[in-house]
Amino acid sequence: MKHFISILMMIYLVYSGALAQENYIPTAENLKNREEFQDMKFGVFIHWGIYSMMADGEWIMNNKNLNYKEYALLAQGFYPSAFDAAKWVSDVKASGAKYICITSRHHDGFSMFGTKQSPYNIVDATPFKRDIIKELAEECHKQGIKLHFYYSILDWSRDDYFPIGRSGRGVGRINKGEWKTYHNFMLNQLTELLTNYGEIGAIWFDGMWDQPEDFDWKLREIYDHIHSIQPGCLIINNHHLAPIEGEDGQTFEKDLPGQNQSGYSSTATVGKLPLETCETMNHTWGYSITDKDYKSEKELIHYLVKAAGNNANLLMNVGPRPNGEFPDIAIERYLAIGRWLNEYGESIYGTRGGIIEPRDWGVTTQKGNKIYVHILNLEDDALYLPIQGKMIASVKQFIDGKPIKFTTSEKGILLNLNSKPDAIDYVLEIDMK
Ligand code: H79
Repeated sequence: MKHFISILMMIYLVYSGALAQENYIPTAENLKNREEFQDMKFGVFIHWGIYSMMADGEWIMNNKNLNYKEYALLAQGFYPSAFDAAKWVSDVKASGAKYICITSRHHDGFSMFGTKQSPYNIVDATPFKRDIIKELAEECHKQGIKLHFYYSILDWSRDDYFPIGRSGRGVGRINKGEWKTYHNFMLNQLTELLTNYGEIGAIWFDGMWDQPEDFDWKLREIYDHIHSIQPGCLIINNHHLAPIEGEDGQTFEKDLPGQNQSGYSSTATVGKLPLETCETMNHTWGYSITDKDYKSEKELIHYLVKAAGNNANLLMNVGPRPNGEFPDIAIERYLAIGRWLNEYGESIYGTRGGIIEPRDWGVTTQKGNKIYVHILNLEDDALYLPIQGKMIASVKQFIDGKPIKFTTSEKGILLNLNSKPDAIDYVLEIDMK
């Protein structure tokens, strides 16, 4: 009998262990952070590394098949003399963004923070010797901006990144069967990132598409490790898939949730976690000396508004120059978004996607009993909305409170706008009863 009970106990333990492995239960703090993350609506993505010196994007090592040992020598010339964390953070604040996500280590494998796990980092391998992540973290905490860390799960510089993935095949790595050391290296770096820089809003993984779908990254171990250090830290993984157990948010690369214009999001089913969409201002993430094709102020504001209407945040990228400055055009664009948010922020921050699904003419956002109608493209002076008239207390122009006349029909209301809207975003506020 005793024997039987201990077998039952064993079965129970194995089973409950398996369950614990499957069901991630976020802490109350984590759930609160998810809400706050959604309220922020707008963040700045920063792609910066030793690749910035070659001024041709962050994939140059792969694209030009640069030998990994030769590439590493670049670090000896990295001296971003104009780097000023306070200036970065104040520019970010002026843009209206509430958080920064910065590349702590991109696919090239170079750590932009002072790590003890490898000498291949900004403190030990460059004449600059400064931990820019530390300086940035201190400024973010001082100026009230949340900090997220981009972290590449693939590595073009380590031999123990094994098996060799789909990218970085021509850089000369030896790729030996030592996944465990690479896995431990990542865990130890994540410990550093989560203990040396104060509260971290999110770890943002990238690069999982490098291995076949059935490859075991031991993600859950990585995720549990992060949550054991900072349970409130959100885990977001740009794997272009539906959310995986243990994650706290879902990001879409160069697409609004549910769209697949970039070609990366075909497998990215929209899940129930907080949503984010990341996009470039020009065409490249890391600094490019030739790519000056920046999206206009209007396009950027439209993208932000559409993200909000799709219940998602926008993470808008900048690739700082090798000297550490944001390109002038990027600053101009951020300031333009900031000016717009100064006036219209109430219809964006703290909202969720509105009750009316995104349409060709625009989107809706919602907060409490208010619906904000964002008219972005309308070739008409009237707009029909499928909201029952009897639920509506008033409709007015957001900017000056001027009432908007409407007629009600059985299923909705017809707004009389008087003239065709021509603002970048013509915002109406509907107060519900
Ligand atoms: O950090 C930025 C990019 O460097 C990174 N994500 C953003 C945020 C990124 N890297 N690659 N991609 C985005 C696109 C992925 C392209 C792929 Fe492929 C197509 C991966 C698999 C198929 C290229 C072609 C690499 C392997 C085959």
